[in-house]
Amino acid sequence: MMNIKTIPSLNYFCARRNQLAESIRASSGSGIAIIGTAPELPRNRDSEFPYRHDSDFYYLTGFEEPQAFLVIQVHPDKTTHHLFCRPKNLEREIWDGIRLGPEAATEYLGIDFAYSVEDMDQMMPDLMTGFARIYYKTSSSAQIDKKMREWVLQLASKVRQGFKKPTEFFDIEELIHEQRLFKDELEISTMRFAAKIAAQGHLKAMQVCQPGLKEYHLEAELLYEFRKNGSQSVAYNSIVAAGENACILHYRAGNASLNDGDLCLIDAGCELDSYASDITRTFPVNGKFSGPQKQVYEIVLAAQEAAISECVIGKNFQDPHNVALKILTQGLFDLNILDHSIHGSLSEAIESGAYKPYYMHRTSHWLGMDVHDVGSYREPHDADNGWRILRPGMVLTIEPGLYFRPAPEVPEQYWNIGIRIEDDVLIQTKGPEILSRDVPVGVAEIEHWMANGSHPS
Ligand SMILES: [Mn+2]
Repeated sequence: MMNIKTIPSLNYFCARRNQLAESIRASSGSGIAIIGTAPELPRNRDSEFPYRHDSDFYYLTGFEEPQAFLVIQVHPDKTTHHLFCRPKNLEREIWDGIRLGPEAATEYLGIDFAYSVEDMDQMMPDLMTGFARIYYKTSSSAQIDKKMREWVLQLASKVRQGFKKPTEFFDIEELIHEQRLFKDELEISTMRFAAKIAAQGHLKAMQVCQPGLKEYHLEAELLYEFRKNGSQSVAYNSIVAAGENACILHYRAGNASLNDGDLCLIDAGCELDSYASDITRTFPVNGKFSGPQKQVYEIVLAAQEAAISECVIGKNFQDPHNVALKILTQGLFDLNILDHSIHGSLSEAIESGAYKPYYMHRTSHWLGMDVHDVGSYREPHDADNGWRILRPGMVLTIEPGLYFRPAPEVPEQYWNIGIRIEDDVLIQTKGPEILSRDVPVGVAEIEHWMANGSHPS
């Protein structure tokens, strides 16, 4: 028996393509979908940024090479999948690496037909013939818009021969993104593993942290653990923020010293097989929280715990945020940063946004192939445009925080304290699953880990 080589978990990718075809069939009866991958980007002379495929394209194909397009012809009664990819080229492959090539692509990717991308301009008008509706990423790139126009123009010249010209152009992103919002089993198992690896990085950084090191020393530990455990990349640039830098939300790991008595905030996640993890921990550089640091930390942690317990089927995307806001705002009163005589009751303070100087971001975002993942935050067919109802297979972050820059209304003992705690949560029938809890989150657990390199028994 011949051994047919296919990508791992091929059936998941086929199922995703078929689901997309069904959505097109359901909304249009028939249509042709064209989805390209991402371009290669130059970094500087003769050198490129590490290549990262387009998430939508990869989601549907499992194919990681550049210069590739997926074309799906959806007829009322059948679906045909086509792939354009780089042709085999011995000389180029010696320099740049092995190419799959169209001959092997059909079996390997489970695609009906595959061709050289060099033949695409010539073949596309024929593939598009007879379809009134074209689905593509209408807002993704000027290059694909230009190609689309050229193909349609070529097709128009055939109209005299009796061919129908496409007349309707739809954005395919919404259909794919709705699908990506609900993770399948392969995605969930990959995300669990990505979170496990990211947690290893955080554990290591906490463990080696001591006064006198620099932010980049901890970043190096993160990168080492990510890569050593098989992750291909960071999911986003790691934030390692010492002391007051924690109050800069998108601070990068830099040269600042980790000082005795300060906190360190690390927001870092790895990418594994195209899936992101996204974890934030804040811990004392010297291993022991001070009184004021602990006070603020316990408020943020209580907000996070309450928000996580809202991550259940039937609640909506805004519910965890609302619960977190209540606890954080109450905390601001308890710390004497907000004042009832000025800001009124708790609900008035929330209503007026009195918390905003200290909590200026949202509590959650979707997580998946993209760290801020795709998918509508509103119910798609709700006339009132209500927040998205949480359903099984969705993954979101829960990341409340409090940030105190020096200011007259903030007691001095809290100045330059910036704390955020972030975990990745899977919505499922049996309740929220916290994917990223291999890294300690409680005050005592963190102090124990930093002192002993072990979890409290
Ligand atoms: Mn995040």
